[in-house]
Amino acid sequence: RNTHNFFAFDLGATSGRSILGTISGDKVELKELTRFPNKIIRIHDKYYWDIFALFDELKNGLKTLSTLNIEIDAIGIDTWGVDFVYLGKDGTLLSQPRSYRDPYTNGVPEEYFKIVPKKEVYNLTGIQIMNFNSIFQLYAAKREGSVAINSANDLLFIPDALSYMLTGKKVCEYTIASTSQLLNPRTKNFEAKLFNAMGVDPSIIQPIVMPGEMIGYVMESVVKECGIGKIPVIAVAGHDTGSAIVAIPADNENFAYLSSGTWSLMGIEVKDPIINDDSYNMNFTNEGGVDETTRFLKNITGMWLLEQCRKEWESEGKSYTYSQIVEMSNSVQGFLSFIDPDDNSFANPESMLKAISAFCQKTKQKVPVSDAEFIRCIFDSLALKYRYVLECLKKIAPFPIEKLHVIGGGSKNNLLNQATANSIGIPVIAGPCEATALGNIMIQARGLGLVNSLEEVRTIIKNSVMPKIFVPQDTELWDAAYQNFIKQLK
Ligand code: LRH
Repeated sequence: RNTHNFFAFDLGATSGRSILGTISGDKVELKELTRFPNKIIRIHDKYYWDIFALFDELKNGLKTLSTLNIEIDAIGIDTWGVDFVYLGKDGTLLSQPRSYRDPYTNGVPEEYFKIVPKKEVYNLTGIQIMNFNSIFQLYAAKREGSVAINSANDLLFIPDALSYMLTGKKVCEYTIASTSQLLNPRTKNFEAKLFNAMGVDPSIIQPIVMPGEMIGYVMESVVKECGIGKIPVIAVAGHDTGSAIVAIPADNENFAYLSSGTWSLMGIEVKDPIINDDSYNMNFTNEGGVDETTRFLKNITGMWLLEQCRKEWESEGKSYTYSQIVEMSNSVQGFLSFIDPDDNSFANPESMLKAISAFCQKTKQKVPVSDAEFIRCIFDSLALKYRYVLECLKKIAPFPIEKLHVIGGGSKNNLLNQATANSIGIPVIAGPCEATALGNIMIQARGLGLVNSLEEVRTIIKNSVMPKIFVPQDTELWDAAYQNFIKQLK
């Protein structure tokens, strides 16, 4: 059989989708089966994801698949990073997973560093210090006296938890585990010391499996309920960014990437982790990738800023489409005010519009008035922050960076793509927008031995997608704006 079908379940922090991927010869094609929102739920000032509802969406996707009468070879699940669930001795979930946006980790890294110094944590893990990393969530839960953590027999990261609900098999997939800041990227093993320091037994973690390894088969009850076959579930890059980077249509290695969604993840692909004083001072991360690669990158707050504004506008009865947003941004003057997208005040504010206004006021800049001005301020600031991070990357990259591949949902934003090219002064290659699902599917195929290397994967991707190229324009104008922008960075 020259045609193979795969089912990808891809969960981002604001939406999820189930996708059918078909590989025929040297091409891959996608068909979206279902799409649904993913929401953070606030209860008593704690913030949760609803993993039961997400599992139901997984089953909905499989039920939709079954109506097509297409036989699939495998299933793969990827999600956002760092979050997890606890299981009791009896294998049941002890609580809904906390969301990384929960402020319970505020100030927790500083407390943890009193036990293991910050630099040692970074040297052991190579992971960008961020409040919400699993290590600090675990410590926060301990400090809260959480009954769930104290009764936990196992801990499963979100993609592993969903695979477990589907198959009954517990694993710890390597790429998602690398986001925890508990794993050593050199040994590719967990650092017991980092668990013990906070009184958490390292045995709550499952044995590590690598992307492409088989987890198990869909359980009989799901087979019956969804009307599907007994399909194997394969560990893909469980971390969405890990799957996305696999699907970059690159023709050589001299590129940087920007995986653009709720977050903007900007970095390079390297063989060995880069952990040194520069990477520590610039707070760059080394996440585990497929085929022994490392994603050396930085988390930048991305479309979260816009998504949160949109939510507020919607509650006022104004729902703008994406193309309206781009049009609005174009309709007003640029460079009026800049924000640092990564300022703490934007992490999870009650009102994003108020948080942006407060930032501009505090920094004595013009406060945006119209909705269009807010949008323009966000896009200008993102494009300029990309330049700032790219300049850091250029200092460290072991090769020249000749272009920026923008992938993910944000790559559909032509206005931001052009602004980014203008800001960074090198071409932007935009697409594919469904990079994560494509990567997820290609890793399943790799796991089944249908494709043999990352290079071969990328050749198939290149044969299947039509990226758009954006050449830098107005670079002098953007150079001047950059000088004003960097004044807003702390
Ligand atoms: C993007 C992402 C990112 C993580 C964040 C929590 O979806 O996986 O790589 O840092 O979510």
